[in-house]
Amino acid sequence: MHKPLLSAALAALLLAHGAAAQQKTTPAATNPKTTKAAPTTKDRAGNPVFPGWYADPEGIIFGNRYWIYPTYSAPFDEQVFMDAFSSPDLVTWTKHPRIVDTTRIKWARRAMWAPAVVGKGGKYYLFFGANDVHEGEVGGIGVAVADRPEGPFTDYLGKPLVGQIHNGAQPIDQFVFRDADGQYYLVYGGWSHCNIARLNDDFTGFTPFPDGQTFREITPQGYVEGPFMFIREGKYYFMWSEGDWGGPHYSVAYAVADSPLGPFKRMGKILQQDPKVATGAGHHSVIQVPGKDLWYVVYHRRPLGETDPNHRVTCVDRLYFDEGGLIRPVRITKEGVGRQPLE
Ligand code: FUB
Repeated sequence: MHKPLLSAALAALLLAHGAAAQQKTTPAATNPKTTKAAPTTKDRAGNPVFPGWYADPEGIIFGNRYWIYPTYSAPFDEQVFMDAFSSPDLVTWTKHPRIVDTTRIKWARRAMWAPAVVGKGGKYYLFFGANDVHEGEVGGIGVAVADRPEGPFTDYLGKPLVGQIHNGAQPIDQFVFRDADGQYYLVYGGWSHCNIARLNDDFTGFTPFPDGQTFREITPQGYVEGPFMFIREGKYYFMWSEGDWGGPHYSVAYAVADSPLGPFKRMGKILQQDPKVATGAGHHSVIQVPGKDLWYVVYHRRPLGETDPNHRVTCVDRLYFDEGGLIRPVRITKEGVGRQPLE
């Protein structure tokens, strides 16, 4: 009497087994170059947006995909490569492993940090810090180039682009800012100093400012590292991280100016820990959905109760402005952002 029920259950079991077996052998699952996220029907990304210890994330849009380029967060001697992640909708992420590593950048030995990626003239340029350089050492900010956003990136210059210490700024934590007139600037610096420099057309060096200076210091009050810049409604928003990156108080503040060169006046803190969610929220970037006043902050934070400085995970939350153009404090969340496909 129970036979039909039993055979239905058996059939369902076999089907499920078949589906699982098929999933295990899909090309995406076996291709070491691309690890596709499992198909999902979830509505929100959840934070972190992908597993693993990743910090200093740069979020950017190329074509109809969101990209995140983070630092692989580990002891400096193990930071010898970078992974990237892409998504069509901010919810489902695909990992692109080892887009660059120290075997392809001969002068870089360790501490590959804080990628900043620019698409220009059909090429993709990845600016990175390497070697945690101090006075007299080899290292600093380098450039790698690729034909595709997922690499492979190879050394562009064969040496650092910025290998010296100018105005007291450690050559790390670079961001490449494209002004409305098409001029690209390198904004960078650790050790509580921030410089801006005009990149030349092919990113092989710099064009000095009219006064002959190449590296101009624009350090605002409270600045420590991790600069980021964008334009909204004709205003230049300059953001940075402050506090100790290994501690709970690491956070992000910002300033507004009429020019990328400042003067920058600190407006206040907009991203920081929330005792109910996570600590050490900082070193961020900002994504605007093209043609919309829709903004996201991409940042790292440390799980509650965690004290290992390197346990940093990459998260995305919404960034809002008030009517006067001031940035509202970010609410960091566990559920993350909703689906936002690109057209
Ligand atoms: O990830 C390495 C370093 O930690 C970055 O360069 C700093 O900005 C801090 O986030």
